[in-house]
Amino acid sequence: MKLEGVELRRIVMPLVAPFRTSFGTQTARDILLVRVRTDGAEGWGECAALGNPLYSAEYVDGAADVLRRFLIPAVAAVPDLTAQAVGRVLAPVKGHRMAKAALETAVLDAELRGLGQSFGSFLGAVTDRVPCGVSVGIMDSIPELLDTVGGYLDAGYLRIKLKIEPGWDIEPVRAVRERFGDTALQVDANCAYSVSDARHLARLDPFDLLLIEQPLDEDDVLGHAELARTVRTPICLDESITSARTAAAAIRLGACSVVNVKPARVGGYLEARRVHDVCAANGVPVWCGGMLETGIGRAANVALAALPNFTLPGDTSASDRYYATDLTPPFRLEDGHLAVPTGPGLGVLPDPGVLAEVTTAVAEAPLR
Ligand code: OSB
Ligand code: MG
Repeated sequence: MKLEGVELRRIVMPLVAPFRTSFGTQTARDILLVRVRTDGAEGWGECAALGNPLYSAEYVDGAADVLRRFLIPAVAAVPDLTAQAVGRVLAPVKGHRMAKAALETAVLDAELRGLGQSFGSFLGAVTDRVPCGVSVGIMDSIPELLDTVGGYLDAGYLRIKLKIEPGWDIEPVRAVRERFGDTALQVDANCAYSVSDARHLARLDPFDLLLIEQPLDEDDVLGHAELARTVRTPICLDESITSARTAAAAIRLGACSVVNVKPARVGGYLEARRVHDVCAANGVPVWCGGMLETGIGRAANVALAALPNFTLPGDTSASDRYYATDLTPPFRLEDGHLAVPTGPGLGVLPDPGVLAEVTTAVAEAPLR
């Protein structure tokens, strides 16, 4: 393929309810969409970076800047462009994995649309639907939490993830466990604890959680290994896993026994598949994380979640858990599952009317 144009578009998507985590509250997603035009098909990618650098170092204005100044010109200079080549030409640029992932995804979408092949088929999906969990934010009160969790269980979600932080951990977990019996339950701390909290976190052990996700700082891999020797609950890493190499190292060090695979966090779907493969080779189960994506990002995540070592339900929730109106035809929960799209590429496109309504800025990026 030859890259003929790249459109950078900003959209604002209000969330159906505020989503509170230990790193702040999201009430809307300010999202960067990348649309590539090639001499064949066009392709779409959604950048997962949030509005501020509080989940990871990336943020949406920074992603737009690095794409425009460095990533897009580098990719546009490749004569026989393939998605495979994107990672190679972008490797000299340090970090900025979410920005890289958005561009690589758009190129891969264009390539696969041209070939008539779906993301799922290309990545190696082994099922046509994936089991879904839901990530539940920090609430003002336990009754409010129980109402919210009850609603999600009524909708059919197969696993509940509670966001925790110091002061909102043992009691909410106890309340959900007592009210909802043997529901599959896990927690996510987004780095809110330190290794000196090990004995406190061990108080979660009696609740039979599937895992505790990223309790410590993203660069505290050894701390996670130490924690894993103190608590019985399996440790899962999110923020710390930035590549297949860091996944292999974390596993070798005993820092985690489960991995949250977020394609954006590791630089795209090709690296995400390598993370999956490294974990599979080490007997470490994975699940697909999320970044409150629209249907564009969700389509690719659901395809990835259909790979064989994704043995735990993901944060791949239905469109209506996030948005009153999604950018694409809505992903609907059926029997606790989402269907893997089967059409060429992502298998979905933004609805032009919705897209126009939510767009706040759109510009063609210079190719050189
Ligand atoms: O840590 O998994 C996380 C959302 C935004 C940023 C980080 C995280 C999350 C979630 C929700 O937990 C995932 C989703 O439902 O998309
Ligand atoms: Mg997480």
